Amino acid sequence: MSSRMKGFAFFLLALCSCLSGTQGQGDHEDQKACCPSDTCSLMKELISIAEKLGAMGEKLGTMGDNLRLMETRLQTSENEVEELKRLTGGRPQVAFSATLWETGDAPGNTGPFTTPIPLQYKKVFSNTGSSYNPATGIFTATVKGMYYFRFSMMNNLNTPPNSVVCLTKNGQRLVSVWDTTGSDANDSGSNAVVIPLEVGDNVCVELQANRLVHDDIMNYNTFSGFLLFPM
Ligand SMILES: [Ca+2]
Repeated sequence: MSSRMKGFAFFLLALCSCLSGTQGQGDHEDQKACCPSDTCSLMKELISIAEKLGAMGEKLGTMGDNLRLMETRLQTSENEVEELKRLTGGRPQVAFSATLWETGDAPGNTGPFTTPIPLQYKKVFSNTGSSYNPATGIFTATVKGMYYFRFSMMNNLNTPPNSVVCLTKNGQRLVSVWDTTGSDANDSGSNAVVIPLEVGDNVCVELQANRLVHDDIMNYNTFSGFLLFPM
């Protein structure tokens, strides 16, 4: 309760006890008709109201402090958003590039497997926007827009070559690299697409069933992509 409220309450309390003290001392009938106990009840009610007003004042003070704190935090957030807009020109940024061979891996083949599997390009060169997941090999769009994707493949070193990889969108094959015949080895190939994606669409490069690819420290098998523009 504020000091002003406390003073007011004290005044009312003093008045109340003064009135109580004079009860029954007057000789005049009109003074007996005046009911000091009613006045005292009124005073007590006023004291109660004053106390409640004081408590409300304190709550308002606390709310004001919280509001100023929120204003400060909002201002900080707005400054950060403005800084991000300045850095990106207001455009979302999505770009990644990764390769199959991870530092420390033994050089060699990936595959064969009995079913098609997404190739996990574990060594990440860049992943702005974190839309590419190196643990699964899957890119998941967080921005609706037009995208460019490219992948490269190197076949198994031992003949005959036995490699088929496909870039897929939501499980549908779009483009492929194929090398399964002949006595040559060490062949490489690549393919690319420009495709629209909705938020949640996924893109990966699948090693087809019973096929294999080779990689080592030279990083022949890569998967890269970026957002051309939002839509
Ligand atoms: Ca070949």
